[in-house]
Amino acid sequence: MIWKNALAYADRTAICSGGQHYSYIELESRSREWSALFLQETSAPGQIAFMVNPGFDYVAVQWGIWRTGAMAVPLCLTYPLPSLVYVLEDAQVSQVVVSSEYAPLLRDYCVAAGILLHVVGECSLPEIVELPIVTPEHPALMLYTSGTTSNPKGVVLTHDNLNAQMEHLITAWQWTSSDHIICVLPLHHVHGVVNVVGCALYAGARLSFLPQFSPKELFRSFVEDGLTLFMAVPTIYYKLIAYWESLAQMEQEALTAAMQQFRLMVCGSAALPVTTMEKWQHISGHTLLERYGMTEIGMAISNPYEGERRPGYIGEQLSGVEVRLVDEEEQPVPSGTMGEIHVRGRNVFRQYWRRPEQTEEAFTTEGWFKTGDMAVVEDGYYRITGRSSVDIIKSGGYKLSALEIEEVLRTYPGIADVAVVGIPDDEWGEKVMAALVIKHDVDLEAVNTWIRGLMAAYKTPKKYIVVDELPRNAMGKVVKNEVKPLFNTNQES
Ligand code: MCA
Ligand code: AMP
Repeated sequence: MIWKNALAYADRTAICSGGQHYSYIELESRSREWSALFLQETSAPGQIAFMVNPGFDYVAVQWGIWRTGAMAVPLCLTYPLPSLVYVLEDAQVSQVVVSSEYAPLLRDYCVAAGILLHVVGECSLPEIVELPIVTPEHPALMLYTSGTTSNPKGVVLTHDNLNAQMEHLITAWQWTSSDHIICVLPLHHVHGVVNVVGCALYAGARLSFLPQFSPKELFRSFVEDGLTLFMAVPTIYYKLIAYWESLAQMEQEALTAAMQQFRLMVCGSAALPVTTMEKWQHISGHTLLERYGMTEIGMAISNPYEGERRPGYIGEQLSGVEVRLVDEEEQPVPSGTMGEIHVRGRNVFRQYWRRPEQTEEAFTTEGWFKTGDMAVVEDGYYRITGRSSVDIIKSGGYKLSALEIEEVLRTYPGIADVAVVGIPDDEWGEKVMAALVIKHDVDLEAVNTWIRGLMAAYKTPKKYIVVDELPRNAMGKVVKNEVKPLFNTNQES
């Protein structure tokens, strides 16, 4: 277990956040205090959610939850109340921990719902108590993922799943306790939670946090902090390149020189455009290592640490993970033929929370998880060719469900019908756009303001158009691939 390792790393610095350094021992002991608080009311807290800013407190709370045997449910820091309530109710949460600025948003709801609310820095942590034994099979983490259903689903990962995911990456990318990484990613998804925070602390390395992504602040850290590793989504590299290009030549040279200290830079969560990879190589001297993963499986396929990192390819299956490509009959396809990616191994999640039918549908009878991503193997390396569903959109590394956004828009007075699509975009990968059929005049600005009160801004359409009707097939189903070209011709937004 990750917190058992912590005892061995003792006085080494685990976390740098808010201008302070915290040792592994401090992290271990603060997490036990949180556990004691959670166990005050009940010996089996079930699910505990937390909406805590990235930093020492985030990790101490997460470990504190784990050490009680409860399941940790990290909340998105930019969700408006309705989205938070959906998660808290779906996850059947008994306690919530928040950084103080989020308390006003959640206090009334928690009181009404009978959920205990703890505010970091305001609640007093009790004496340390004896903790229960937590086994690898205990559920550890629930991450909400959008998919082919309109509502996000809770993906349940056990400690064994997380250990496997971290062990595979630590081996593949040669993490050691001498590493130092900075986390700029949100901490309600696998990329930030497992690949960055989890692996760093499992390996006994040093973990810094930049609570809010900012190219200027990040580059300052690149120059000053002695980092060895960096991991991000393609949009972040795109934004860093744009910022670097805006700098004077002397500043550019200083940054380029500082980046030589890194031993590895990784990119994933969405397809890395070859142009981004090439530009980053030019400014940093690093060939980005692209890898492929998913909330349900952690990481499965990766370009090598040593060896060829091929642009446009996601690499080979990680050691310890089984991967295959299959046709529509779920039969393996020969090399060079496109098929759906299936994944099997200790890293694969246990279940969708309280959704037994969807869990069953997600697996074959031999236990392969069906990712819905299409790929082909060429010269030994996997290349992603698309997705089996047009209703999944990847924007800035976030997976969004077109169905979820459509369902909300349909409830707006005056909107008769809607189709949401992802339009290819250099910066975001895909941009969310909505085609509306309206019953009477609708103020699109007002729609935009309204929907941001209901879902995180990053999920909401960047452009709206009004059309007379949506293209449909003979069965009456909207043909999304015919909706997409409408955004080239229609200017209203
Ligand atoms: C922010 N905005 C976005 C997004 N992020 N719009 C679309 N897509 C997004 N992803 C909008 C905001 O709504 C706002 O719009 C404006 O951009 C500025 O917001 P701000 O928060 O300042 O943006 P930012 O800090 O520059 O954020 C960009 C980001 C962020 C850093 C790229 O999106 C991000 O952290 N993405 C990473 C997501 C991630 O970790 N995915 C991994 C999932 P307005 O001004 O109009 O309000 S795990 C996964 O995919 C698997 C397991 C895997 O393989 O890793
Ligand atoms: P999430 O559910 O947020 O974990 O997103 C997982 C999805 O991100 C996968 O199913 C893929 O569609 C996509 N993805 C992750 N890494 C890559 C990559 N390197 N290239 C293309 N797509 C990726």
